[in-house]
Order: sequence, then C-alpha cells, then structure tokens
Amino acid sequence: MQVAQGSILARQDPQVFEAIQKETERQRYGLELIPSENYPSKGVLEAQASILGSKYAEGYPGRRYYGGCQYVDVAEELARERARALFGAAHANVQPHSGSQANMAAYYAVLAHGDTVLGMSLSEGGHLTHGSPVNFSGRYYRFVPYGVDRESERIDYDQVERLAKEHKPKLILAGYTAYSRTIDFPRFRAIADAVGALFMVDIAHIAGLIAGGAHPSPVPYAQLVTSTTHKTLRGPRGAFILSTEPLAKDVDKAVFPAIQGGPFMHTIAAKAVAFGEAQRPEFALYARRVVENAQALAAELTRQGLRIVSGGTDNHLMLVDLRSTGVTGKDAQESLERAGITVNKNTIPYDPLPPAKTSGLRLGTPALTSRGFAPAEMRQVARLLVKVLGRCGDSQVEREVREEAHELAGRYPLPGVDD
Ligand code: DSN
Repeated sequence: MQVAQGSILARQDPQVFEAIQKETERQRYGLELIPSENYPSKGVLEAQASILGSKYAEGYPGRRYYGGCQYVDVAEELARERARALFGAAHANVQPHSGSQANMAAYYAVLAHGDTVLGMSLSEGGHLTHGSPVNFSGRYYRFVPYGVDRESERIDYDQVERLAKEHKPKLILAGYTAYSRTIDFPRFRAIADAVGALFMVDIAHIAGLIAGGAHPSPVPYAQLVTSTTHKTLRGPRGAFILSTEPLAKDVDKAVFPAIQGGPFMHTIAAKAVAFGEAQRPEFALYARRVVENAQALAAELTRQGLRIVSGGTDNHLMLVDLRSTGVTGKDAQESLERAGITVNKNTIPYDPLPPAKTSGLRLGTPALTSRGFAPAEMRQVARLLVKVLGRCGDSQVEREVREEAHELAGRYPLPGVDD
C-alpha cells in the first residue's frame, strides 16, 4: 500500500486513514463498471476539499443571510454561469446536495400534494424519486407509471401518450437510471403539450453525454431539467436544476428555503470546476468515447452469447439479461466482486425475479473511460465478465480473473489520485 507522504490523517486517525487507503487501492486495481460512478479530476477534488465548506451562505449570490460571502458568491456565480452556458439553459440552480433533492425541489416548484405525474417505473429503468411507493415522491404525488414495450424493450411512446390522455398529468417526467436508448425529447414534449402538462427530464445519468454532444439535449424541450454532477459529468457528488426563465424564481425558492438550508459551497466550487472542464473540446471526445466503449462492450458480450436488453446501447450503459446463464444478478455481482470487477445487479424489463435478486446486471463505461480505456480494453473486460459468469462462484476462476483485472486496471492511472 502506498502511504501518502506527510499525511496528517495517518498519524491523527489511522483507522479512517486506512479505510481511505484501502478504498483507493480498491479503486486503483479494480474494474469499475457501475454506470453511475466516475472519477473526478484533481482540480474538482481540490475544490471539493477546500475551506469553502466552512462557510454558511444561505440564500443566493448577492442575497445571503450571512456576512462574509463575497468569495463563495464568486464560486456560485461561476457555477451558475458555466452550467447555463454548458447546457444552453435560461436558469441554473447549483445548490441541490443530491439528485433526489434536485427532484424534490423541482416537484415542489411546480406541483401541489396529490398532483398527477407520469414517470417511468423503477423496475423498468426509472428512479426511486420517480414515484416509487417507498419514496416521498410516491407518497406525496400521484405517479402513474409508464414502461418499455415488451418486444423492443424501448420506451412505448404510444403508451405514454395514451396514459397522458387518460390521466391528464400536471407533469410528465423522462430520464432514467437503467435505459440504454436515446430518449425522444421532441416526442415527449409534443405529448406534454397535447395534454397541457409540464415536461421535466432527469438527466442524472446522461448529463455528461449531453454536455459532450453524445446525446441530444432536452433543454430546448423541457421546462425543468434535473441532474447529478458526479456521473457521466465527472464532477463532485452533487446536483443542479436547469429551468426556463418563468420557473426560475419558483425553483430557487423550492431549493432554499423550502427544502435545503446552507448550501455546500465547497461542492458548488467543485461543480464550477467540473462545468468548466466539460466545456473543453477534450470533454466531447471523452463523451463520445464513453459511448464507443459501451457499444464495444455490448457487442463483445453479445458475440460471447449474452443477451443485451433492447439489443444494444446508444449511451453509457447496458442491461445484461442473465437468464441464459442460470445465474442471478445477485450471485453474478458477488462473484464478479471477488474477481475484481464491480457491477450492480439490476432488474430487466418484466423481470421474473425480485429486485434483491434480479435477472440482470447493469454495466457502464464512464469510469473506465475516464481511466483511458478504449474499445480494445473493453473487449478484454467483456471476456473477463463472460469467464466469471460461465463459472459463477468458482474460486479458481475468480482468482485468475482478479489477477488479470488487477493487471489491466493497474496499467491506467486513477484520475484525481495518480495524475
Ligand atoms: N443510485 C443512482 C444510480 O446508480 O443510478 C441513481 O440515483
């Protein structure tokens, strides 16, 4: 284990220090395929670890409830301006601490308790905050779920239209956590307009692809766009909301004072850094490479006999249908983890198994692409996955794959740590 020279934490609190060191080694020598995870740059990490986190700044730049906010105002103004420019939006609120809070604030801005919303069900690719009964969203609002077509495993836009006409929602929600196909934003907007609904998109997963031009943008079509900053966007852990000008005040009031108190100014500074990085030409290359890598991974898995839900991917992720292997998502995830490959089990559309077991795996390429992996390496990763899935739970196979995964990962620096 490499010990950081001169670490104060190593002496002050060896237990916490060791946990951080071990996690660093896990990340450095493991193959990270969870599509919602990524590695931020050193600049992002530096801003996030900065003393700006000590400052209370309830309110917004120029209108704070605390003195001494002149420098955190600079950071937040930069984050807002860069988010607006990056996505071409009229308004940006960069204070939400997480994607769930961004969604909560967006709903709060435009809905009243009990209002009807159309959103994709969690089991087919939505998110907890898209109306799950165990989440505030399903409890406070009347969510009507839509799903994917059983044959094509793509969004059934005709069903969305039928449900919209039947239920007359106040809001229609698109944007998913486990959907691998391009979303037709103009079609959604047309459906929303036809029934007088607002249109909102949660781009938490695809924000970086949109910023880099590798997925169409919902901004010209949606009144509200929410996102996290730490997935394909490669920023710090956090979130933001984009909106049209008429909704700007309601969005700001919903974030503060309605649902949040003091903003995390260190994280907002780190968001500014990340938005700045995403404006650079090399970020567009990154975004395209994320998709190329996902397509290479999906193609090799298919060649090796696995079925990819909907037949492939247009973005950074894919769902693998494990039913032909006789292995559950849970067992596959555990065996792969022992083999040095981190994935997450996920339901597939119309999954016969419950969410704690699942018939699928969700794989994504943002993290390995940040490390410098190209399609050739993704094909090697596919072969390692297939080797484990073919002999799931076999400790000899897990050991062999772990050695190969360790060697492959070790060839690429861990961004933010080794650069
Ligand atoms: N937990 C995130 C994901 O993994 O997709 C969504 O919030």
